[in-house]
Amino acid sequence: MQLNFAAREVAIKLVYYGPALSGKTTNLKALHELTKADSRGRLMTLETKDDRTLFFDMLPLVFKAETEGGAMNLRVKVFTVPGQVVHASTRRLVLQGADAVAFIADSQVAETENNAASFLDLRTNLKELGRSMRDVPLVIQFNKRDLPGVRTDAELDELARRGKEPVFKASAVHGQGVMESFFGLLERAWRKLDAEHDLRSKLGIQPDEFLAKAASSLGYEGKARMLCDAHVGGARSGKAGA
Ligand SMILES: Nc1nc2c(ncn2[C@@H]2O[C@H](COP(=O)(O)OP(=O)(O)O)[C@@H](O)[C@H]2O)c(=O)[nH]1
Ligand SMILES: [Mg+2]
Repeated sequence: MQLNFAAREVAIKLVYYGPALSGKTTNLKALHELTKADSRGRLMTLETKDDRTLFFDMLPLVFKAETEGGAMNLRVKVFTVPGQVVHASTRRLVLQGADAVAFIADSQVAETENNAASFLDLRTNLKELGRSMRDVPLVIQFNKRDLPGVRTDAELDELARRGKEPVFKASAVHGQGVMESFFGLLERAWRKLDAEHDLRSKLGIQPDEFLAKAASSLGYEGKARMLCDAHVGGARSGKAGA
């Protein structure tokens, strides 16, 4: 996070991590479509076929909110990492300075091992950056729920119950579960930053108020709370994070 109190500006970095082809880029494309034109920047995707090391996507989102303490600006940069094994160093680079990570898993039974390998890779890369799974807010998305041959709901519910991270179910290609996962992630990121930097008193905005304003600025007409709570497992009713 970058925090400029004088300008009342907060910049947050979110990273979508996961195996190749799990739907990370598709999530960003859907997020781009589901958000208002004046709150989003250009979606940058770099899918080169040569051996360039730059190989990730980035979607910038921005908004202003009026708070008790005055106007504040939020900038969120959402990155994806390249899933292919050969891009290990790019993954670590992108992961650097992440405020929170969404792990995008592929729900297909046949992809179970690839998911597990990528999860291990995430753990290793965080460690190499001097961080641990425990201090980086994390949400898990099981994507491609629309496909046949996927792990059952009951299986995912059980997996979520045993783990501590919230699990979101999605079909990113249909835009389903995309905003939910994003807001679940943003909430966890914000709660951690709020706990560490006392944003509520420094910026005059409570976490729930922040999320509601973020949702409406981005063009979501429903309740932000409903988005954040649309998961199984994890800490209940938004007391996640920290
Ligand atoms: N059926 C289905 N296909 C998906 C879904 N999400 C992504 N895909 C497809 O999976 C492939 C890989 O997606 P992509 O976003 O490029 O994966 P990435 O490597 O994680 O960035 C593409 O053909 C997508 O259209 C989904 O929810 N359902
Ligand atoms: Mg991609």
